Amino acid sequence: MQPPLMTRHHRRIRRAKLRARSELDIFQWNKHDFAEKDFTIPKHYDTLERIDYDKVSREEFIERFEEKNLPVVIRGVMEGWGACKNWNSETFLKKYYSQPFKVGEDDDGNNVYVKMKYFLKYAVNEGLKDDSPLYIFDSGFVKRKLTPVQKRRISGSSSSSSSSSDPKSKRPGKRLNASDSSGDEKTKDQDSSVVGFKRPRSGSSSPSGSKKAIRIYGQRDSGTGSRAGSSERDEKNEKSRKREEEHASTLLDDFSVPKYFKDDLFQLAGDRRRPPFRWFVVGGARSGTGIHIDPLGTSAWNTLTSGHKRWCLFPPGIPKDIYDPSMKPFDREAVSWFHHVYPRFAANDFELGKKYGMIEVIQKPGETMFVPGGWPHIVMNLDFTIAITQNFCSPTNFESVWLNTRHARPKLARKFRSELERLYKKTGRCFYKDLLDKCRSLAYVPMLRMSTDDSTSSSSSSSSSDSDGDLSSTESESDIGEICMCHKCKKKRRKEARRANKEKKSSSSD
Ligand SMILES: O=C(O)CCC(=O)C(=O)O
Ligand SMILES: [Fe+2]
Repeated sequence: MQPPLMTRHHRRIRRAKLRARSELDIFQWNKHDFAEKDFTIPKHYDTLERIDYDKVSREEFIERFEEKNLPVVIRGVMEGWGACKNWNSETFLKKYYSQPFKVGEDDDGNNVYVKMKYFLKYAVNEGLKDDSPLYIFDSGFVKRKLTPVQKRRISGSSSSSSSSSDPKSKRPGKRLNASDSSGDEKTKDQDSSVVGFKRPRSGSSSPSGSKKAIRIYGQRDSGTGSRAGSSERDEKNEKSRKREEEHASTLLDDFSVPKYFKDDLFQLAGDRRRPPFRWFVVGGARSGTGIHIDPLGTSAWNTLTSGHKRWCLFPPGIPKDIYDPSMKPFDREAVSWFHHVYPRFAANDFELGKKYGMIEVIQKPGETMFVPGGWPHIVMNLDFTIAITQNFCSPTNFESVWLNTRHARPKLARKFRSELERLYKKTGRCFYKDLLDKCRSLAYVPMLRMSTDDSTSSSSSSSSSDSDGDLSSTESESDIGEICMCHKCKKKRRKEARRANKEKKSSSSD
């Protein structure tokens, strides 16, 4: 029998899957048949308060929710956003057709990208059956460095697969098709799209010096000429250039930060040091974000422009093994949690859910979820969703963020503090002095001992960390004792853990 024809689309998706979740055989993506299961809940399970954006002032919001560290859903934030009109599959296809978006990370911490055209096709085809489909979780949508290979591709000057120039095709142990020219190019450390500042060296904060390596969606790299002699290709390039110019507005122009969340103190750390803080999030039913606490004590807002997200939140301080128990034989995907762990909270008329203050929400289009710092939460998409989310440090959550940052990201904390000092000297504003006083008064407070899952498993793929591995991708950005939590050390530890695991496996199979 003839093997089924693999189109370029299939190859791209297959490759992204293999890289983003190498632990999963390509045929195992629907092994649990979760697509057959109903994950909706009755409306009345969602009891979280809703407020109207135009009726609640910033001061009132801070007093009632931010200071009390309470979650709430805000309605009406999207009024006037370009996203209302522009954020849908058709427009994405027009504007971002060939642009790569991050869907996960490979085992070496390199980003895995899929072009919008492949992703959207996947989402309405085989993605409908996958247990936990690929999920765009991209913080690099503002600017992204391009590899020479990407640049050539975007300019249309190279269609060669050139596996030798593509470092990922050299990786051992990966079933990559050498002739598979990349639509899911990885660019190491360019984009730190993992929620929660997991990958601090963000491409969205590329130093301005590397101009030629930066692309802003909707803009085009100049000077990347097309291959000489191919007039047809030139014409095509010209057409696509025109199309891109026509759609020159960026995703960033399509939303604005709600008035409640305008304070963004991490800005002070400068672009180079500031961790990634905003993500463009797109995915189909059952994709989602595994249970986590947002990192560095930050709070977050998450505006859903279409579709429905199912959330569970737990108040801070609940032991991790209660809300995040071992899920063997399941992976750590959000859908696995809802299948395997949630029923324990729901049993006996929500005995455990009530005991631990679990909050359930079905977020609807146009609603914005406020997630206060320190709240473990889990999110699963119930249908095709598009969202934008941002984490922030404000004067209200500053103390907790400072304590976390001081430990987990000491360089960032130093830079932040020296910037506060500089600004205070320059402006004399009490705002800076108050923050500096807080830093001083916290100088002798011991390091926070928050839960050790203090980071996120952002996309469905990166949430699928090795469940035995205590050095999983869901490990803490924040305090875990004396272990250095910088990106490099975490990566090194992950590698070591993987090596140890492999050795363990091979010795047990001997
Ligand atoms: O929309 C999602 O998948 C969840 C996002 C989230 O939890 C986060 O951004 O921290
Ligand atoms: Fe989160």
